[in-house]
Amino acid sequence: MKMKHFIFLLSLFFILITTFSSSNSTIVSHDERAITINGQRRILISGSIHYPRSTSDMWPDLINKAKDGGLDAIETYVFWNVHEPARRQYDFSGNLDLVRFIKTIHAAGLYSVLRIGPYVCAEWNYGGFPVWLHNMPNMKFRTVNSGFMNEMQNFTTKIVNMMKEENLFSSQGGPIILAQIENEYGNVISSYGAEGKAYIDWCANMANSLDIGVPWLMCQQPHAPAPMIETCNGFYCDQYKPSNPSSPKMWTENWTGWFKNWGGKHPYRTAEDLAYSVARFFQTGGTFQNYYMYHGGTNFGRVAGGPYITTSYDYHAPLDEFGNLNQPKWGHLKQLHTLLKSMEKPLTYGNISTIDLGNSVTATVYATNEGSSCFIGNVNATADALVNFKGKDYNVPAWSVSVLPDCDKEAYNTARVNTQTSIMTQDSREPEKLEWSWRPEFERKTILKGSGDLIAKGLVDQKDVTNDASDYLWYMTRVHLDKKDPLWSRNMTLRVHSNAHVLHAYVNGKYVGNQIVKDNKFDYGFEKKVNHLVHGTNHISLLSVSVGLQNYGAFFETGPTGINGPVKLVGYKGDETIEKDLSAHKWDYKIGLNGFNHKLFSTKSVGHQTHHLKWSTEKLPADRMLTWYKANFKAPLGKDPVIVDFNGLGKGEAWINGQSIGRYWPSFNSSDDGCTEECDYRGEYGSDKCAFMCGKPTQRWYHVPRSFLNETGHNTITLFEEMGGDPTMVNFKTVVIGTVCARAHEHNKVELSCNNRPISAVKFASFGNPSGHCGSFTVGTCEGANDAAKIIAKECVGKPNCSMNVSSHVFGSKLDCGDSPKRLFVEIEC
Ligand SMILES: *[C@@H]1O[C@H](CO)[C@@H](O)[C@H](O)[C@H]1NC(C)=O
Ligand SMILES: *[C@@H]1O[C@H](CO)[C@@H](O)[C@H](O)[C@H]1NC(C)=O
Ligand SMILES: *[C@@H]1O[C@H](CO)[C@@H](O)[C@H](O)[C@H]1NC(C)=O
Ligand SMILES: *[C@@H]1O[C@H](CO)[C@@H](O)[C@H](O)[C@H]1NC(C)=O
Ligand SMILES: *[C@@H]1O[C@H](CO)[C@@H](O)[C@H](O)[C@H]1NC(C)=O
Ligand SMILES: *[C@@H]1O[C@H](CO)[C@@H](O)[C@H](O)[C@H]1NC(C)=O
Ligand SMILES: *[C@@H]1O[C@H](CO)[C@@H](O)[C@H](O)[C@H]1NC(C)=O
Ligand SMILES: *[C@@H]1O[C@H](CO)[C@@H](O)[C@H](O)[C@H]1NC(C)=O
Ligand SMILES: *[C@@H]1O[C@H](CO)[C@@H](O)[C@H](O)[C@H]1NC(C)=O
Ligand SMILES: CC(=O)N[C@H]1CO[C@H](CO)[C@@H](O)[C@@H]1O
Repeated sequence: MKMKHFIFLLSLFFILITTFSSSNSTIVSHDERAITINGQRRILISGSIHYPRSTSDMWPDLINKAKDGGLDAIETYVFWNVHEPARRQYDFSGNLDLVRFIKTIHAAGLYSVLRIGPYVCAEWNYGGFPVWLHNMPNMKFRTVNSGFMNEMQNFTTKIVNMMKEENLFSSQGGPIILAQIENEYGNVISSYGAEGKAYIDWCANMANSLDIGVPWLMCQQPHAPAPMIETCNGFYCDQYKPSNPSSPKMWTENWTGWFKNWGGKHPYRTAEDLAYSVARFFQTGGTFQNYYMYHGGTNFGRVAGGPYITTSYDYHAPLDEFGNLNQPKWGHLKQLHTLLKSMEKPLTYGNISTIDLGNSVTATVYATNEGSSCFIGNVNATADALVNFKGKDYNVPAWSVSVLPDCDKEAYNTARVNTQTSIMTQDSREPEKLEWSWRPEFERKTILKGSGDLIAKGLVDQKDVTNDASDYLWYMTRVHLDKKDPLWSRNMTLRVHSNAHVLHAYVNGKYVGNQIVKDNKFDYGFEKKVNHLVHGTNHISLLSVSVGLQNYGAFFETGPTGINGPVKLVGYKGDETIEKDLSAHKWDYKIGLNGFNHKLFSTKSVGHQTHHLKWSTEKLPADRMLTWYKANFKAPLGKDPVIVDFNGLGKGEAWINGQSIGRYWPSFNSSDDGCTEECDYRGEYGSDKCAFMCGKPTQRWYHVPRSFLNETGHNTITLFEEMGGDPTMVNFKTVVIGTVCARAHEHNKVELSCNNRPISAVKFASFGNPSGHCGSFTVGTCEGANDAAKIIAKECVGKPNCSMNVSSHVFGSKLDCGDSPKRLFVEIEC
């Protein structure tokens, strides 16, 4: 070797050494058992927190609570349409500051999983795709299409480069251990034929070429092209087996609850069943799992997808919409995480053997030379089991898993919850009386007679013309009826065939009626009588309202939006009808709202007259459609989360100091049936199981993040009321823990906490065999000798939290409970 070459190689070597040693590079890889970090197999527990669904002020607290709950990693999607609202114009400010979010995760000492997508589904508007992308020529999403592939690559590359510049991949010393390209494409690939396979191969190559130094995932993608790792999504993934034998068993979406639709009920997944699904997954060889969602949060602005996803995206996740611990879910899972982590070595390196104990009960042993860990799982949904395992008896309730970290003592059972239940309530302060002013959205004469932003022959698709800049699009046309028209001798109706989520119809400035999509029927016919047509020119004005664009399904981007027609005047006489089709007429289109264009919600417009229409404080109307309202208010004191009660309002959008808190629709009640009085955690969960709040508003309360408020000065709320409602009942509240209940078996510890407020009273306490539900506990047939309520009151009242051992030693032993295990039930007031 020549000296020159040697020196060159030597210096190259030094450059490499210095680049790798200057940062704390972490090597992430995988084998058939687990993700490995610096060569060690790991048990990794991750949770989804979507950064735009909270505020940057909330992030540190959410992430710390996730860490405290036993998580190793925070997972998020990246939301293309909010980052690139117009082509090559980017927004990474405020709660879209992805780099800051990842750095906050890093600062907390957690890993992060970056699911770039950029298709994300996620009940997010249009699945995260920008609508301008759809409106590019010859565009087809998620298949072999050069326009689409260019844009997808451009955005993905941009995100990857942003992460690299900040050294955020773990190969660079950052927290990102895994990334994802595409999303659940396996569910739809067959609809795309051969091009589907070519497209997913292209995705894999493209991702791979970005050279991020950590593995890429593809979820719900059997036979994912190497080196992509395929993973499972679902309510349960214990039965899942990767099709590639060298892939570990990974679960990227464990649905902790479910989302809500307008008109839907309140979904609820029990802590017992969620813990069961997790324990089963690890019992059956899983090593990585992610909660979808760990914190669901709020769909601020117009980011909700759907159609028809609500503003709250609480998801019944372990952290509630506002960031409070959702107890007992959070605490029950925390205990499980702690145990699983303590079993990391056997779970990832041990030899696995399973023993069938009959009647759907199996034990699994993870054996290493240093020690073993075991699970006993009872998959039977109805029968509790008493089994003998390694010479000892174990009681394993139906649909539960017992965890035996040393294969001897049961340290945890998914169905035995020892964590407190917290029932959230609202502060009881007298609400502030708000002084409202109002103004109409338009002067009837102007808007309803044409004069739009564009004119076209025929009906257009809503998203094609609005680029989704607004929920609202006016369709306006004229029809001339002379005296001889045969319609005059008939009963006349206006008939509109539509895909508008909400349709409002006006004829000659007069409201004819509306139609709201119900029960997911997004393609419908509207027909209403019109008896005020005139000889000469008549004005037909239709307002189409979208409520979140579709986010899921093969070719979902092509789904029709708005009024697709035909639009007809129909005349009836006996059995005979005649129709006048207006669909091919010249139509005027007006995009969006006047008030929006004049930024009526902006703080700058407060107190100023921004338009020839004035704000008025007189004759405050109720039930007036298309009306703007505003009022000043004081921020509720303290640090507790703030909500606003929209009882009395119809439907619309709300802003606090110029920032949108999302769409509201408290007048939309869920149906009366299909709710459960109480929820049996046993048996397979589905999104309809255990629904609550039947016949009540789907969403009455809306989150107002603290960072939107001025603590000292005045604040302004602005409403755009579309359907008509009464704002006088609107009021602000804070969310606090009201009641806490706890149930604990003997030999456990009971911990009670009112967060930061003092425990004020013990409402119920019994040690023995009490029964019932939180709020209606009853004493059983046997009872400890000591007065449990008195003991707990002495220990707890006046303090924000307390803990006690549940034992006969504390609560007295004069018991006659036979063989049944003794339990303590407590209810306290905060
Ligand atoms: C590497 O890690 C050590 C200890 O964890 C820390 O003190 C040091 O600042 C890190 N260096 C870099 C470049 O991040
Ligand atoms: C994205 O496309 C623009 C041109 O529209 C180009 O300037 C830019 O370099 C591209 N970005 C990447 C990361 O490819
Ligand atoms: C569950 O247990 C019951 C009662 O022992 C039994 O009849 C049933 O077959 C079991 N089901 C399963 C799936 O094992
Ligand atoms: C695990 O299995 C291997 C191969 O069968 C065996 O050599 C080893 O002794 C086993 N280890 C334990 C702890 O059972
Ligand atoms: C119009 O409708 C009314 C009832 O709604 C009916 O009595 C009348 O006969 C109808 N007229 C024609 C011309 O069909
Ligand atoms: C919706 O539910 C609320 C509360 O239960 C009730 O007061 C209201 O009348 C219901 N509205 C409709 C339209 O049924
Ligand atoms: C809050 O209101 C006070 C009093 O009106 C004002 O001085 C202050 O600038 C406001 N703060 C913010 C963050 O807007
Ligand atoms: C319990 O309350 C004390 C103050 O009395 C506080 O210092 C501590 O952090 C609280 N513990 C928990 C777990 O909330
Ligand atoms: C609870 O039990 C543990 C261990 O059994 C013991 O160390 C602790 O002191 C007990 N605490 C109280 C308050 O009695
Ligand atoms: C494609 C799809 O539906 N993905 C979803 C998996 O389930 C949760 C349901 O809440 C979605 O948000 C995911 O994006």
